[in-house]
Amino acid sequence: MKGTRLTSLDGLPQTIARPGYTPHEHGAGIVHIGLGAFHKAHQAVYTDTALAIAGGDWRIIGASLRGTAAAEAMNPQNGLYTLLERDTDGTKARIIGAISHVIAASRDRSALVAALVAPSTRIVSMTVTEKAYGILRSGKLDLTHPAITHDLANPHEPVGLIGYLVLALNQRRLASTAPFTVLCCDNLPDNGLLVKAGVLEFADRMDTGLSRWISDHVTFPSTMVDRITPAATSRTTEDAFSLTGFVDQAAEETEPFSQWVIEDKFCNGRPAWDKAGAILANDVRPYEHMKLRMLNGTHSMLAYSGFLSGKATVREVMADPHLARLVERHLTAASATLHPLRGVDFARYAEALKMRFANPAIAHETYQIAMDGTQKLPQRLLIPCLETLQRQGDIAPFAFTVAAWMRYCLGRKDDGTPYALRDPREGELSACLADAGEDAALIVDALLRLPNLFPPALAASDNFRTAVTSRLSLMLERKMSAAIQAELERPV
Ligand code: CS2
Repeated sequence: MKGTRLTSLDGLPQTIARPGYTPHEHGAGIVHIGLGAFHKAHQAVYTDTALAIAGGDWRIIGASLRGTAAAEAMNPQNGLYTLLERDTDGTKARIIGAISHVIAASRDRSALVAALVAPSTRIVSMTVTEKAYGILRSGKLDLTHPAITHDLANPHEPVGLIGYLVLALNQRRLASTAPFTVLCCDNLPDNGLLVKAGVLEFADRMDTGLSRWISDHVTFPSTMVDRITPAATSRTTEDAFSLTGFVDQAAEETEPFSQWVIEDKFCNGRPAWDKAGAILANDVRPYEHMKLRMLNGTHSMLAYSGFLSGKATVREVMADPHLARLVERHLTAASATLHPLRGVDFARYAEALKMRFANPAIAHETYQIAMDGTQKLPQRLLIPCLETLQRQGDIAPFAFTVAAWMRYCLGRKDDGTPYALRDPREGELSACLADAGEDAALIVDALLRLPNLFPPALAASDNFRTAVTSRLSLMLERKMSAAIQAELERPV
């Protein structure tokens, strides 16, 4: 695209929202690891608003552990980027100034370590996706995870998140620098506790004094994060250009809705995120359960069944009456697993989710949501399913989703078109399915036996196995569209 690159706030049309502060006058106080679309549409926006309201040296240094694309897009623009909010009323653009610059750690490890160790860094936050932590649901380190094995063997040259955190915290301890808060913003239950467990075990393997120091001084608040943010496309860049008049290689697009619930447990200060609309709570868990089970669980259901029945986007799923009914059914089943949450009506939350999913201005790909199933299923579907089974509720909605995921694991559509599973356990999945062919019972058997995936009590349940197998048989024999319709006709 030809035109002037976005590098400053000068020359923007008056109608475009922009930082209500002068970005370069504020120092950085946060290092964010995993600088992707979601962070740019979520935490960076809350921070941008908080800086405008309350000031402070709280800008964000972004970091990518693997790629260099974010640094290459953002640094020539002095960290500025356009965020498009899309809705039926149209598209609005806002320029965000909260990010100062981005470090590509794969080519500049020492720059990331220096940023993490700097006394001015008081919060280290992250969105690295479920698969990057290398921490099992039990809280134990996954000693088969490539980054964990590498970093335990080379603690001074980390490549993974936990390795970086522990190295930096150790250097801060040795230099008598105050610690930073570790703020996990990935869709994992009890995400603060999980990262804490991983960091402490890693540190303990290095030096028990270090793990004690971390345990005494570092806080790990849990958070619930929510904003539907599809991957940017060339249309994002084009629309940013037509609204602002500037070429922006780092533009993102998102929905109007945004929610952030944060456990208020910061060991070294925080921006005024509460003034920017975040909810600071004592207990985030009920919000996390609601969002992971209702929004994300339903997302996974509609992603597998939608993708395999030819729906490329969530809005197409919602426009299909059969799938829309399955969405409704899943939302109800997921909400039945929740404890009441004061001030929140789950039925209204479900209605709002349906509207958000149906947003015709957002093209959120089912294939994007389908990725990393092995990392997403437990918290979104398997644990709620087990709880439903234990209270003798109806597991059909969960069994349908698990069957659809298993069908997806075969890696080819009903017409035979192959696709990549895009799952970190893809090799293992293909290997365990190699001899199962098209036999639903064999497929279910093989997948239920995968280590560290299905809760043992669920894998051992005959009810669950039968419910999944009968659905998967139908998906294989009569194709996904027919299986969707049949699912709605099943007697409850
Ligand atoms: C989605 C989430 O890709 C996925 O798995 O379910 O990214 C979802 O869009 C966000 O959690 C919404 O906040």
